[in-house]
Amino acid sequence: MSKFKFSVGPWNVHSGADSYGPATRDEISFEEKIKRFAEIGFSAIQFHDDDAVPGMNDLTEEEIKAEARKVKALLDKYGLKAEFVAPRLWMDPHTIDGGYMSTRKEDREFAMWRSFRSIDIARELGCDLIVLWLAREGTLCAESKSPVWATKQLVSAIDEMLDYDPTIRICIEPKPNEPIDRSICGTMGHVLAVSAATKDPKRVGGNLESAHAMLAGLDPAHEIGFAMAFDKLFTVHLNDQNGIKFDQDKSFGVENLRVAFNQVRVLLENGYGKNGEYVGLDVKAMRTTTNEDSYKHLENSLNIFKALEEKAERFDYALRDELVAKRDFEGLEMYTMRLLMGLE
Ligand code: XUL
Ligand code: MN
Repeated sequence: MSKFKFSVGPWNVHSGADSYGPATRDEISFEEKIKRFAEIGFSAIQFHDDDAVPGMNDLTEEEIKAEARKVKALLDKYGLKAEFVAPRLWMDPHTIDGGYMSTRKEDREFAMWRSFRSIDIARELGCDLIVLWLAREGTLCAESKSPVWATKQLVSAIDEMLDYDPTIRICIEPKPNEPIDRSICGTMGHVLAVSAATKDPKRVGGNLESAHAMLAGLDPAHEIGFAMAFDKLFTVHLNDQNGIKFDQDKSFGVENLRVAFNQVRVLLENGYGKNGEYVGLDVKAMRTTTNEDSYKHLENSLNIFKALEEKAERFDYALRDELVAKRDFEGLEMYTMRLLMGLE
């Protein structure tokens, strides 16, 4: 029995289209997806603002809230909670050069409008968390904007959100690049610096995605640990990644089993979830996956997480301490490998 509660976003089941080719699977309706998510064992859903309210740019504030209430009723029908809402600031013609740090004032205003509407939607869905994946916040042309100005823009955008709703929490999901060339807030260290510069740092934290940390050349378990040391890990996006290339969103643990184990271990050791945090997945099926197997990557990720949780529960800390005292790290490494290989 897992100690954790799990969450997932509707984008994690998708049609297989990528930058180089069309869909390979059928689209599945939102309701069908969340029904299956509940059956598979997820207890909360993650949303982009327009996952909850499609076409929201053309709706009034009251219409947006009314649409969000319909989604809340669907969540209730399947016994699911909403975990967070993320303004999708990278798909829109207004945000081709970024949102909060766009070089155009009207684009920055649009980004704030979507952020305030995301907060409204979160409130209607019954959650208090906004995730900012800062997709296009950075530079495509290094000379086009000052990184000092851009960083300050991000802090003041977050301050405006904190002012808009006095109890909302803001959670930055750092990523070093893609689709932007140079990101302004690329790692958990950047997130904590931005958090500290806002008007209410305790309401500003991070969402660590395994693949994003690896793209920055960092160990996701250490990034998780760094955030937890400051009570700043508001959620996670667990997945996997083969080296420093495009963001792959592979099933959790399929590339780097020991790295995955250490992510589970650091979460377990430090009581992740005790404030209601969810273990979120951000995984994509392979393009070759068939319609019938549209959810298999999610089931696999959950099963791998739970199997690693069971290994982490059995991790022999007395032996670890003994080996550390002797500086026998070769021995500790082999013990860990034997545990993962099912030899312990
Ligand atoms: C992009 C990414 C996004 C966010 C949610 O790399 O991870 O899916 O997690 O918008
Ligand atoms: Mn993510």
